[in-house]
Amino acid sequence: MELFSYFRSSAAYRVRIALNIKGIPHTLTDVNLLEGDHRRAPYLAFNPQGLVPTLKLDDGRVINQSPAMLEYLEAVYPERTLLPEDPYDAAVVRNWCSLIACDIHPVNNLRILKFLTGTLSVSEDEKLNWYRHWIKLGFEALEPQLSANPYCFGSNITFADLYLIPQVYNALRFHQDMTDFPKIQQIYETCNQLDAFIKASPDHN
Ligand SMILES: N[C@@H](CCC(=O)N[C@@H](CS)C(=O)NCC(=O)O)C(=O)O
Repeated sequence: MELFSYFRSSAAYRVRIALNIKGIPHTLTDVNLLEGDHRRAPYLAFNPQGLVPTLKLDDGRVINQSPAMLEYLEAVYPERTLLPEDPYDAAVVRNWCSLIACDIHPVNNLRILKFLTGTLSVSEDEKLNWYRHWIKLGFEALEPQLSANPYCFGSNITFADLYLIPQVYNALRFHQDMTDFPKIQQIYETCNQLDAFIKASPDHN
């Protein structure tokens, strides 16, 4: 498998963690977002949205959205499962994934930040304020729901941890105050002791 990835892309980071946890042989191909590789051929041909990541299967077929990639990997490589068996529990985990992937991450994406500072002439300080605002709002809703024992859902790593850790990485990069989020902080520290997470981190890509 080939993952078209960018070291700081949190959507790609989620998938890198899953590939590592499940031990799936893969290569990483860099798509440099700052240089605009994602909005040019040849990348656009198999990701018409011009967003990273893209997962290319061994037979050449592609998947464009990170949640779809994770669901695919879970279905095809179920041995090291990343979802609770109980359907309701699995829905809880997916709730948390959506909270991050649909309600925090998209509004802080590179193209949104560029639109703010470029088209809308928002200052760097106001941009940072925007960035932290949406993370804080999301984390305030998430924090009381998490078990943090020691992972988001309990004793097993689930999709929720794969979504949370990249989001926390971004939060820290933008100097988000984490004082009010001790469980999130603890899950972050616990996951970051594991090889699968360490190898997937932007610091090692
Ligand atoms: N819903 C997509 C989001 C992908 C996404 O937003 N990718 C970001 C990097 S994390 C990107 O390519 N940004 C480029 C840009 O905003 O110009 C997914 O989960 O795969």
